[in-house]
Amino acid sequence: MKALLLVDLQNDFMPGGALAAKDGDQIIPLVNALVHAPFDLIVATKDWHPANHGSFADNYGKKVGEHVKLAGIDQILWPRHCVQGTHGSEFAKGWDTSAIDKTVYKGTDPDIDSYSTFFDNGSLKSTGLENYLREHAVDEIYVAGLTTEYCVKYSVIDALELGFKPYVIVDACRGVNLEPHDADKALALMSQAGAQLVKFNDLMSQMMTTET
Ligand code: VGL
Ligand code: ZN
Repeated sequence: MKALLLVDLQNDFMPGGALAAKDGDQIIPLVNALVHAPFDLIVATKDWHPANHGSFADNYGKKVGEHVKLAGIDQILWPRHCVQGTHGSEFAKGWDTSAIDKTVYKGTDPDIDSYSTFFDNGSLKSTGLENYLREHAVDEIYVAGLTTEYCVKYSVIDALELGFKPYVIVDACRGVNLEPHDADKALALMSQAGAQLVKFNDLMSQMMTTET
């Protein structure tokens, strides 16, 4: 079974948002096509932080990009983003969300961050995504969304460790690139770790012509 995993397509990661991925809005038309391709399951994720979340620089009076320890783990500090119930946390404008089967929420614990859509950054608490995919006999996970070098990358690495086959739809992802090329490096790392990198056009033509 094939699942489409759409990561953090939320206003705050879009141009003009609090933690924008450059050109993040350019993936919306691709995602709107993907949701009509014959995937068996479509899962969306939301970064869903409480206002007192420990990844927000302003909760410490520190600057974005500084580091703290959170749950004993190195944590880079972000601008306040994707606060539960705010406009920034809503699904991005222009995205057809009607075909989503399930939405998975992450980053809800103020005391630990969660880049992966499977587990928090300490690999302790599960979001429930793994069980949901197993209940639906999913083996292949096609990943698109934001941001390439954080939530996409950590989700893909966990998917590999859990024994799923992840495919990264490279042109339907965008990064934040705190350092130039961070997103490209993340793609290379995912590929080396065993993920397949696919292009939107190739995937679409393949899915629309093969009976599954
Ligand atoms: C993300 C940084 C902080 C992401 C979430 O969705 O990639 N990045 N929170
Ligand atoms: Zn976040």
